[in-house]
Amino acid sequence: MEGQLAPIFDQVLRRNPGEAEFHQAVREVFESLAPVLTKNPEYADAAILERICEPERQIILRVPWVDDQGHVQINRGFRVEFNSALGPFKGGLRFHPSVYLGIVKFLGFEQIFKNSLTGMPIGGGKGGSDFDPRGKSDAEVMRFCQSFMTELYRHIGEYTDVPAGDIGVGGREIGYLFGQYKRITNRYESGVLTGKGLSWGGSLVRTEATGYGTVFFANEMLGTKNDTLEGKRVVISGSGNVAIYAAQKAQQLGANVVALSDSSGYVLDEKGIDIETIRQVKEIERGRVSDYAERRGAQFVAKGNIWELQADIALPCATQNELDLDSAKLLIAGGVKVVAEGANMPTTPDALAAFQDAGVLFAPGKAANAGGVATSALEMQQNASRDAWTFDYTEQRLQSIMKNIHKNCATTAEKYGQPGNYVAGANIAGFTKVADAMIAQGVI
Ligand code: NDP
Ligand code: 2IT
Repeated sequence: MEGQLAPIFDQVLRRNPGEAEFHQAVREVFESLAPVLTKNPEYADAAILERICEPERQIILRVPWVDDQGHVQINRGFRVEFNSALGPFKGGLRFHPSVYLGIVKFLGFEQIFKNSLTGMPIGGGKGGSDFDPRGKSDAEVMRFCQSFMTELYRHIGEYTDVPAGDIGVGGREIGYLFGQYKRITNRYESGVLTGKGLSWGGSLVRTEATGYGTVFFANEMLGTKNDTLEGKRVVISGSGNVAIYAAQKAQQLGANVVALSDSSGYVLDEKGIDIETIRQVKEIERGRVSDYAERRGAQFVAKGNIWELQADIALPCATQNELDLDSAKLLIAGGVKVVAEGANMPTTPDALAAFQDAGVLFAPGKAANAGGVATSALEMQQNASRDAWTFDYTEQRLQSIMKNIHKNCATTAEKYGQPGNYVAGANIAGFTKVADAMIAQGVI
């Protein structure tokens, strides 16, 4: 790491021991920033980097709840309110057994720059719990969500901090969380959470937004090479919210999506993934991709690595560090042209470098998956004006936001002498906007 960045990064390591994912996220941003600091000495004078790596507030909660057998269970809840220079803290909640402070901080840190790139007035935050919704009854999930919100409610609000979904948190969980917030506060404060149901303040397109936005971004990248998604073979990891709607939009734009995965393996469906079947299996039955394979007569490869499949376009949409160097080499050997991250930090740093060295168009998550949080901001806008927009209008807004993010990343990369480097473009464009706002707002 270059010059004045190295001691600041060392300080981050010392202050945040054992938080490997947070270190990785900070390093990746810092590696783009040397030319920015040279150009803007005021950032160093105002200790912007030191401040931006330190969350404004970190909350850790005890979340007790009673399971269906009558046993008391204890989980840990988190909310990291990272940066409010551009607006109220905004970011999802993740419920997964792997969640600890280092995961929440990596996600919250990424969220600062992602939210900045959307052009919407939202700061960065993230939260979650090590609670595992898998295998739990609806009643258990409800009791957990109610207990979590009974602690969280005092920290959030439409002008303060606005959570949403992420892994393990979808419409069901947001419903239970919103109900408990409303009950405790005695306020119908629609703008306190996003990802709500359509009849109680939710926005059309929010469910689809992250996956659709990722595909819109990939399409923009292809456009720079006078190419399109038409006829492309697409492989998508994960089979949750982001993966399903990335698959749907890719198909709508003429691509053939042949594979999805979950943590038990992948399904290869050469006829093309059937969206209605995967939605039925995942969203209604809460099943697995193996159930999808069985129903469709498609191939299920237990414990298989989905990146061994040949793909023109690869969309990692599952989780962090799921695409390593060996997988990158397989994809490159298979002739991959575009990799766009629907998930947050799914590509390991060495895999990312391999894609860039091979001339693959690579979109980092903070740009490519920003459509989800951008549409959350559109949901907040509708809530504030007590309005509800049509699907088509909202999708047009999303598409134009994704076009703008692509353009901003591309022109920023060019301005800093790294044409085609969307990683540098996203980090620099996302960072400078936040840094300028922080300077304007004084030392806080
Ligand atoms: P979901 O909970 O809906 O789905 C997660 C999917 O990823 C599941 O299919 C899950 O499989 C799979 N997965 C999780 N861990 C692994 C693993 N170790 N190996 C293989 N598959 C795995 O979450 P989302 O779709 O909402 O989120 C996916 C990613 O997108 C995350 O990185 C999230 O942070 C990011 N993201 C989400 C946004 C949103 O709006 N929802 C917005 C921007 C980014 P299994 O069921 O087996 O665990
Ligand atoms: O990672 C993300 O951007 C999300 N999980 C969505 C956050 C949001 O507030 O909609």
